[in-house]
Amino acid sequence: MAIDYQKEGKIAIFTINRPEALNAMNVQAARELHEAMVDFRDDPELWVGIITGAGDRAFCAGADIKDMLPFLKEHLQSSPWAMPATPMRGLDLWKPLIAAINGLTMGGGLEIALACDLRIASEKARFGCPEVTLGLIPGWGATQRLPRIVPWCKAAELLLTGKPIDAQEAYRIGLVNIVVPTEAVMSTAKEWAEVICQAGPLAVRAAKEAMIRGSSLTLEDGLRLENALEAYLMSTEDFTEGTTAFVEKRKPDFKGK
Ligand code: DAK
Repeated sequence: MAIDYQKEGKIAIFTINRPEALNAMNVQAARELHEAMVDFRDDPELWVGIITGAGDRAFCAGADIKDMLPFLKEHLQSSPWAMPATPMRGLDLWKPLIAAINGLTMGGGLEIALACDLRIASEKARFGCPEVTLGLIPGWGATQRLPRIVPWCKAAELLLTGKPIDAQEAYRIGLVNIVVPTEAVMSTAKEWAEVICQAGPLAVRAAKEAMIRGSSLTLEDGLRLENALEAYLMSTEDFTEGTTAFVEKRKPDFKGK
């Protein structure tokens, strides 16, 4: 399997498993990622996802230049949705995703990380958008997400020069949440996932939906969206449980209902 998909309690773990090609995404990997993400989205027992790369060198070196790019050349013009829907493009997913970035993160690999909500990076990680050096632009969202995440001039630097940056620079510009030793990347991602699992899962999903959908709305429409999601949350059992637990001075037992 190009994508190893595991469930550990409430956490889903997706591992891009092509270390011999620095975990470059071929078409098969994209299909398997789609299937695993749909299962994650639809499984009520799963609350948080973590994406990582197999081996100790790379998170993901991007689209497989020998497999995925020829496939796209053949299909993309006639079929803009030739690639299966993923969180990078086409699959709405309000459950939170954490990128456990264990090494090189290039091109489509950076786009996978950008489609996650939180990014935990190894001190050895490097980040780049080398597509222009291949005569391309990114196709899984980096031209759109990167300037929304980091300052415009840094997004332009990455996207126009194709030159990579190291983990400390990625942290400095706000591209990643934290930099840790390589061996601590996965354990840190799991710790953060566990913290999120203590919160009301429907509230976590609503917060993500409000952030993402709100980012392309006017402030007024965004506030309306926020209000609608708040009204929905107040009708849930989780809201009753969270507030009752506070009053009763105990831990809430959220059910996602
Ligand atoms: N594709 C295929 N194989 C790759 C690869 C890739 N992206 N990256 C590395 N590999 C393979 C190498 O070919 C090599 O295989 P063998 O020769 O051993 O068989 C093996 O991984 C080890 O790589 P290197 O020997 O090159 O390792 P180095 O440490 O010397 O160099 C490197 C590491 C990351 C600097 C180098 O491998 C490199 O430059 N890789 C290419 C990185 C890159 O350009 N990535 C961007 C690809 S374009 C779209 C969606 C997405 C995209 C486009 C459209 N739509 C939905 C429309 C995304 C596009 C891209 O990501």
